[in-house]
Amino acid sequence: MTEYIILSDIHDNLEHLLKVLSIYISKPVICLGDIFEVLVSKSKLETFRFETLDQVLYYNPKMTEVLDSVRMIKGNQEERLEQLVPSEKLPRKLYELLNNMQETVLLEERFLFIHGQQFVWEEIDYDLWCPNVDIRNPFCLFYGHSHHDAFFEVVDSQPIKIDFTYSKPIFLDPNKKYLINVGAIKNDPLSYVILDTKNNIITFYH
Ligand SMILES: [Mn+2]
Repeated sequence: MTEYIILSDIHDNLEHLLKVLSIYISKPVICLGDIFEVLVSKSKLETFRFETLDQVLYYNPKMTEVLDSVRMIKGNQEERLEQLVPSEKLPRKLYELLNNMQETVLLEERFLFIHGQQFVWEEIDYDLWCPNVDIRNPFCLFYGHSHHDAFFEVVDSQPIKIDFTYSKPIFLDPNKKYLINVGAIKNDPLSYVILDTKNNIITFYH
């Protein structure tokens, strides 16, 4: 059985991250990005002048250490970090971490992982946001970014919200298409998803 812990949007909450990782010591983890919380807002980007890393980030080296064996996807926070800090000013471990991050990861040609800032998002119901994306193949798209877990089946290019119960396994029909928002580690209660690729099962956790 291959089970993956899929988590996203840590936003510097190392305590929550450690809490999750301590439950699943030897399982592979995929992190969908926004590990850090960049201190410079979008509106300040143009006038920003780099002097020290502290202007941009409260950097805790323990974060890079903990994520050492984790497969990582780049979020918008990491993109902004790279924009603001000259690469030679990055601590070596942080530089390596950013360099190892990918835009997407694909598992078994069916499970695609991405942060989600690349999409146009639509509010399809009150406070229910969903990326406007036409998935053909692969059939399961995992993402984060909005900090709200959600589960959709895509029928005729339309996302249909499916209610779920935490800790209760959900079977993914291999002939159907799904959008899976894994939620955020930053939030209280934190949320994440476990994916069993062999049996096509996901479980949302809280
Ligand atoms: Mn994000």
